Amino acid sequence: MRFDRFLISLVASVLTIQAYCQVAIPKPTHLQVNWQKRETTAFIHFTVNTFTDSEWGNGSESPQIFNPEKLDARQWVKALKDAGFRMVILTAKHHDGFCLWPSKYTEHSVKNSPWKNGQGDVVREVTDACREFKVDFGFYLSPWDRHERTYGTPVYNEFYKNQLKELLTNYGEIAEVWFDGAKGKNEKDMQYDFDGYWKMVKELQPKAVIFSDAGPDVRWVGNEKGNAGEICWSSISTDGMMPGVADSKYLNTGDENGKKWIPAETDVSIRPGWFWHAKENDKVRSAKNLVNLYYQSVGRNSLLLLNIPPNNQGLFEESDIKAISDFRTILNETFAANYLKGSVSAKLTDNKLTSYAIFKKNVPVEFSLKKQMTFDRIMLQENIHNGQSIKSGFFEYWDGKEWQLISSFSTIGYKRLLRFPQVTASKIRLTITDAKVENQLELAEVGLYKASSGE
Ligand code: FUL
Repeated sequence: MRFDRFLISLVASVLTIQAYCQVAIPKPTHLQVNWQKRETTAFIHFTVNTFTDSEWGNGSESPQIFNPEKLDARQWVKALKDAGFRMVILTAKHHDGFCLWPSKYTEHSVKNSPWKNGQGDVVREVTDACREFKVDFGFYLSPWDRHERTYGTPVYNEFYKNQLKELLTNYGEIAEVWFDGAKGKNEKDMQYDFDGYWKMVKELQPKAVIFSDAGPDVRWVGNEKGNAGEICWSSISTDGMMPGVADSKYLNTGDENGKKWIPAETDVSIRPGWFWHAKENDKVRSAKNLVNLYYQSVGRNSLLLLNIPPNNQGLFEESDIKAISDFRTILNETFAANYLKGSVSAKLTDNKLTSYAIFKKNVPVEFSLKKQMTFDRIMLQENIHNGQSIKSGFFEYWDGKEWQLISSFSTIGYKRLLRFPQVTASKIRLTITDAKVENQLELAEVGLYKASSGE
């Protein structure tokens, strides 16, 4: 090759690599997009703790204490469906090791309880109810097992996988499997075979997303208070991370330069504890409090995983049902009418991520309303099918003489919700001030709303 041709091809290769690096931002799989579109998922914590008034059982509880005489999984799932929850994640086994299904591999389960004379299966009842009400199902099978004798030895991994396999093969489609890295203080020696567990999930339930501190599909948000970061990237780098060994601040905000798409799931309980306690019956979060959690999780590019624990009769308390029902009513009222509909490009108000408008950095875009309106909420969505890019921006309104700031924002991602004092105007404008890509900012949705009086 002649030297000048060599130079030309070298320059061309460098430019191609550069261009590639600029656009090579992590992107979600369809499963991850579908997961995030559910927005609100319910957690159900239920085990022997429900009968012993504790949060962590020690594994020596007798199965004889498990007797939820009025258990009605249809009541749980119907209440959740009515309140707009799209998936249920059940604690099939918590740290105490008691199995809510009759596992072949242990005696520590419903089969040795008085409930239904040992013939019952809570996992079956919940999955049946989920199919009936068209709600997706997932489970949490705690790796930490304080009952099982083999725990702490490599044999335990086989025991755990056997149980995992039972749940993955006998209950139809599984939408999410939830893992934590909890271990006792003196049990540091237990090396969980997470790679092996996850491989099994992928093989047996290819449509399930896997949750843990470190993904691989969705990550912990880093706290149990219901707070995603003000800045919240769906990308992180997982080098050196393991469930139970992760930097919670890093998980909370994600990482703009993270190599993998692993969005944040915000788990929080409707009560102070994860399990039902009679003494917490008057400490159920109000609907308004739950709405605030929605803004702090879904409204910051995360998903809200809200725990509602059944009581020792096997029923959701009416107070909890009312709170989630009123929560959804408030959200439905607030987001019923997008004031921008009909006055901006239909692509921005059609509720589809894949139909988007292209924005440029530092080029303000005006939106005129049909008339003067009073509003106090804004919703933004990026077309996350192509990744997450926007880092910052602000909204202004026209007061008749000049532009006034409404609110600034940082990351958007799947969804960003802004709350601010009421503004009355007929014209607003949006300026995106920083983003990972220069000029191809794919904004899928913009919404302008007036909050319900429930807030
Ligand atoms: C933690 C557990 O230790 C808590 O009991 C609860 O289940 C929470 C959701 O996950 O790891």
